[in-house]
Amino acid sequence: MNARFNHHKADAHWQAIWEERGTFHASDDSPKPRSYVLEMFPYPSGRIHMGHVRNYTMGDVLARFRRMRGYEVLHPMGWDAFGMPAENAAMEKKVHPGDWTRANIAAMREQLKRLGFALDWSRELATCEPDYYGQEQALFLDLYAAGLVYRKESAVNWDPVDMTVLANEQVIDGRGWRSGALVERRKLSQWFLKITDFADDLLEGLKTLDQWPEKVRTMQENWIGKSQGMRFTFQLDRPVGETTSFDVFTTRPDTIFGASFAAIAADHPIAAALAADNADLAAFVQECKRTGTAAADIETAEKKGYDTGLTVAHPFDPEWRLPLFVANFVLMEYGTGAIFACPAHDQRDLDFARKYALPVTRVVAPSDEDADTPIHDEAYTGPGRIVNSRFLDGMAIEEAKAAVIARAEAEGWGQGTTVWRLRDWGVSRQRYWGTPIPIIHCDDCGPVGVPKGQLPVILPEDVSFDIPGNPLDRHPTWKHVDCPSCGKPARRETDTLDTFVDSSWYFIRFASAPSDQPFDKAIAEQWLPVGQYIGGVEHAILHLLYARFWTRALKHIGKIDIAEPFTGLFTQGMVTHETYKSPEGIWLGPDEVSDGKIIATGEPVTVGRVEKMSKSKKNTVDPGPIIDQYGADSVRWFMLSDSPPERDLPWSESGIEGCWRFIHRLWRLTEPADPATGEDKDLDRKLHRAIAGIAIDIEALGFNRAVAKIHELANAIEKAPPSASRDAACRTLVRLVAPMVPHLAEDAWARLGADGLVADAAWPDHDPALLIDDEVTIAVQVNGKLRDTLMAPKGSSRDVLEAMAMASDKIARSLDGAVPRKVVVVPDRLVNIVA
Ligand code: ANZ
Ligand code: ZN
Repeated sequence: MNARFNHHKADAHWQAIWEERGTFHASDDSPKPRSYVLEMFPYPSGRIHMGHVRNYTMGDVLARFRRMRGYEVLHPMGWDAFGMPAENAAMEKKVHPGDWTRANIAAMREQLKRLGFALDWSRELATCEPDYYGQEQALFLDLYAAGLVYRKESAVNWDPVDMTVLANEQVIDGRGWRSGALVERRKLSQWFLKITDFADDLLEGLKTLDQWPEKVRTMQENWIGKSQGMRFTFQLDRPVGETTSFDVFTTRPDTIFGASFAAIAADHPIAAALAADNADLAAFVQECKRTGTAAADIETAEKKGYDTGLTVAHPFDPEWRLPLFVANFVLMEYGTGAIFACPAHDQRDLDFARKYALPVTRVVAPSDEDADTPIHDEAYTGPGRIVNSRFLDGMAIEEAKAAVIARAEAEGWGQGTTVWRLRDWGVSRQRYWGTPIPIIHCDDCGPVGVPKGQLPVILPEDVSFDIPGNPLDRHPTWKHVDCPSCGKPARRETDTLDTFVDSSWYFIRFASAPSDQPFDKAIAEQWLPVGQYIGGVEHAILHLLYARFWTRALKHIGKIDIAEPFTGLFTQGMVTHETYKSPEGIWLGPDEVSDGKIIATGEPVTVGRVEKMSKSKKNTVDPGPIIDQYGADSVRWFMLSDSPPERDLPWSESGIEGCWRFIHRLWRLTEPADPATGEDKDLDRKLHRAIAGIAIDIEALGFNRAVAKIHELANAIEKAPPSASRDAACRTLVRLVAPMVPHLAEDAWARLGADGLVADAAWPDHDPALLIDDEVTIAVQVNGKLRDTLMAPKGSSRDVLEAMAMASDKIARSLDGAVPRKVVVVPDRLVNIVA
């Protein structure tokens, strides 16, 4: 028996050979059909985690498989390298964000290489390098020139102590995460991308994405949120200054008879006018301005209002007066900044109505019996028919919406509109570690694009993070430049781009990365769209929507002729682990626990739920030491086994050990032996079924099924007596496992004396004849009643089947001497004798 499979040697050896030979280099001029396999690129946080390992292993198996099937495969890797964590590290550890990021990239690149991924490293990119973000600036300027970029005042979270803008996730319970100060809302001029121009197209495009998970398409559809709405005018009972009426916007005109009150935003002009001579109201308005801007904050914040004492007339009944409130949950930025509230069918309105003892009238009922069922703490937002609503009673919701809009339009007090939930994409971030927005502000010329010849606008290195705020803004020289248009002293934009911009086109840059332009259209189009994209469902909305938008925007300006960037999308499940707590309630890591006890102290631990691996619960397992101990192939095999890829995968020590043992079984099975002779038809069939079945499974990303088939085949080979068929099966097995356990496969391939690398070998052909079952079951009926079943060779002729049926004792008995009048034969299925 040969030595055991030595993963330490094999992993390093084959990784070096693949790299030396450029095995996974994707050639732009290959005559082969192309396949672009992409996993979402990682954020360089410092170390690879198990989620990465699972994600990249799946993509890798597909990429290697497609290569074996004759495709020129593009399978690249890069780094989503800008973002807040680098700045936080700079503040906490006094390292430059660039140094921190680049060191992390170097460490993670080494870890990925140790897993033996079939990546074209020559195309590696990092979004934090000028050769990438400079091209992004060029694209931004192109979109600016095309009118798809504009500037608008918009509210931000302002930390009055740190004097800085905070991202939504930096606002915790209404306070700045570092200063603890109450966060205020402030208006700032910011840059926006006109994603709403493409709202309809982004929605329509979803219909073509039949290789995307249904749930992701639904999430995108809801995010875009196209619906029928209505604007209408409320008449005030007395004027406020010159104002006698104001407009409201609703998506539920069908609930108009459930109206309980009207409400305006704190920064609505009417509120401002009233506050001018009302100190209480002015104080309330100030208080509202302090709430964060995140939708979630507004959703969860306590609903508060101020009764203006004014009333408005119900549009269908001038006698019916609704009180007018200033309310903290109404936003000035949305719709008209004013609403009519229907507490029975809107939770915010209901919370508010309960607090201020306002009427709650149900106007939608799920069934006739529910027409007068009272509403308690929960608004009813489901389907049903209209009740308590005069001329609308009995209508379905959509019908009632149309009826109200029709009346409003006929009477001239309102009109129907198509409304979108989708907002334009605000891309300005008041941060250092991002792509500088390539704009110069001139007092005379306004905002002017940086001339392309002066790109990239490079981030200055000499910045300090000693004090909060944006270092670009306080850098002594960086922002002072002359206006490119008139030459007068001017200022650079000091905001940087949202990092979602960086990830909106990296897949194009992977396909083509010339130094003098963002990409070459013809070359990029040869690779794109991405055939299979794999990543976490947490990116199901924003990243995918922005990438779809960016690609469309580039198409719109003629840069690329592709609308949908990702033909196939797969969202993988998470890697999970048990959680542990000490008797004191402190989270413990798996490496601190053994046999239900704390290793250091022997105290018992409480075993908690199996959850997504996360630092906060300490239930992570670092892939690094696991790769050392078990080798890349065992880790890869574990990632593919057992759980379907879309489900969660619980990590377990016994699981990885089992994988390691199976790898060694494969090693023994593929050991060269003296050739045997003789056929083993049964094993031949099993082998060819495995070849065909595994191919189908990998194409469908059903990796756990492919793994199960390999186990079955290995069992069958082990049980089979020596034969030429068995020898062939052992040799073929090497190619079947090559996409999953490539290091072992290369070693076994070389040991068999085969030519070249198994990575370059073709996927084995299967013989279709061997996929067919040899024998089939034939039902034999007499006068339509089942009387016997027979086994017949598959494809037997009608005559043969009829003769077999007539020869059956059971049939002879049931015919009892009667002469058959007619015999109906359905080949491979049935013989019916009519007597
Ligand atoms: C009456 C009504 C009755 C509403 C009902 C909802 C349910 P989406 O679907 O998210 O677009 N609204 C309108 N403008 C608002 C603003 N500036 N700030 C806060 N809320 C605003 O939300 C549309 C609904 O949100 C609108 O429809 C309006 O309340 C509210 F049973 O009008 B609705
Ligand atoms: Zn100028």
